[in-house]
Amino acid sequence: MKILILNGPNLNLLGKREPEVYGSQTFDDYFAKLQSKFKDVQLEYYQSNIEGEIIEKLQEFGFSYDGIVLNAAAYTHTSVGIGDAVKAIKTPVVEVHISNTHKREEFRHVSYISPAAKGVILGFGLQSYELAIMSFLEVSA
Ligand code: CA2
Repeated sequence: MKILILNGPNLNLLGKREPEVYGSQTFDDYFAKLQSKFKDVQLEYYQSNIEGEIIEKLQEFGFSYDGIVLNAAAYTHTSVGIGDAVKAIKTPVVEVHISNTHKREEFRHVSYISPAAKGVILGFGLQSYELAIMSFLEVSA
């Protein structure tokens, strides 16, 4: 199972700024924990502050990987281009957010990703990513 975690603008500041909203852990530290938790999953991580680079990564991984966990950050609420790329690729995308965007400003209630996503997980802090990975794993009842 191959899963890409794709983070958008300013998420490189996690653990360094606004800990009251986004927590105090860096994403690199959290990613190391994810790798040890999901040993059978080939996890790839990429972050960019540039809209076009996020689209390029969706196209690059979106025809060969089993899943993409996407936090497009502020582009979630603005980017028709990222929404179109999610629609255009074959790999299912789970949209994640650290914060509960519906509890925040109204402009964060809109997502250009959600209509094309397999599902959305938000408001669980960094655990949102873990829950998204788990959603891709086979579970037998
Ligand atoms: O809650 C989320 O995951 C968001 O995608 C985070 C975005 C925000 O624009 C979305 O509405 C919700 C912002 C990411 C900025 O990350 C920072 C991390 C640390 C310090 C400052 C910004």
